[in-house]
Amino acid sequence: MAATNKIGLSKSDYKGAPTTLCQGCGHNSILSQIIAACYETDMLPEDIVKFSGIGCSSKAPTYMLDRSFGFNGLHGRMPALATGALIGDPTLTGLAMSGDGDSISIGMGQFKHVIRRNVPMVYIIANNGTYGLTKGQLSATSEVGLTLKKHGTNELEPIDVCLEAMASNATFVARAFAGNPKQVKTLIKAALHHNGTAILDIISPCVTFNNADDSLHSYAWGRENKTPIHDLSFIPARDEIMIEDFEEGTTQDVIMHDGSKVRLQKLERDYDPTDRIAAVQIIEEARANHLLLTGLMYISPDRPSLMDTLNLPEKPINRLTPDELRPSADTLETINAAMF
Ligand SMILES: Cc1ncc(C[n+]2csc(CCOP(=O)(O)OP(=O)(O)O)c2C)c(N)n1
Ligand code: SF4
Repeated sequence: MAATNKIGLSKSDYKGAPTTLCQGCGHNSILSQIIAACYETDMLPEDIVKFSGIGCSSKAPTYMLDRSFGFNGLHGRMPALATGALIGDPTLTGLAMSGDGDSISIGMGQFKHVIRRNVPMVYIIANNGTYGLTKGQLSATSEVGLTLKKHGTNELEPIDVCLEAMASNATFVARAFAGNPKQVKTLIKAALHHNGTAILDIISPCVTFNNADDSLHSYAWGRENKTPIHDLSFIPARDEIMIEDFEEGTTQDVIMHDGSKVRLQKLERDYDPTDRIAAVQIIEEARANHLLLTGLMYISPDRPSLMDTLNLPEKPINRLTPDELRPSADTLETINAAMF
């Protein structure tokens, strides 16, 4: 019999249609880790809603979580769609996967505003520095000097996903490399439990159009240069008692909204991800020196999310009946009277 998680589901209950992405595409590894993270944290698939835009990365909803609803927005417009859907039913967990083209090129405005609003959702940018789906053009995250066969050489400065997220006042900013599945999975678990927009910039090589060894989005470069800033583990609130403590003095716990913990075991550098200035500094340092620093760059677990500030009714709006939605004659009169 297949193994099951605490809610009695097997891993296959979290899968989607077989992938049609190229063999070896980084997006496939991210998908496997999303499936594993949802399975291991006992999420009910029906409680998750999937979002994406347009691109190879944005095909993700098809290849995972068959039992969850999913939406593909217009290219770059996924955040607005997600904001509306989650306001309609805030009991759902939003899980978005997009690309650097979808979010950082055409969708930059939407990317920044969803962060500013702190819409509670996991927002993965599968960052390959190219437009894979349309056959290998340069994107807004391509590095200066990158030469792609079909497009030529990039002369423009790239946009840094994490820096843009910080500038928009993000409450959760992390970077990972698709070739490091354990770290990707742990960050996704933590992001699923964050009450706000959790930005995960995951370097995800496009093996077909941007995988030359010297490309800053290739497997070779990622393997060679990835530098974790800490070792991460995620402890769901109910599991705490079962987890053994790390050696004292070498760890920092960040308590999430629901009581879960992200435990950070310090490596060489002493880094506090709740320090905003330190986060901007470390991301800028990585950008300037072409370092692939990975880990949880910044977290602010207590800032209210959009849903905390909207004064929404207890019953999700999408389940209100016409009678519940229609204001009474008295209420309408009071509203009208207040306007004149
Ligand atoms: C309005 C609009 N402009 C352009 C396109 C063409 N288009 C489709 S996907 C894409 C880029 C996707 O790149 P990215 O988000 O990085 O995803 P990847 O395929 O690399 O995973 C573009 C330009 C489109 N579908 N709609
Ligand atoms: S073209 Fe690139 S991004 Fe698209 S599926 Fe193939 S490897 Fe992945």
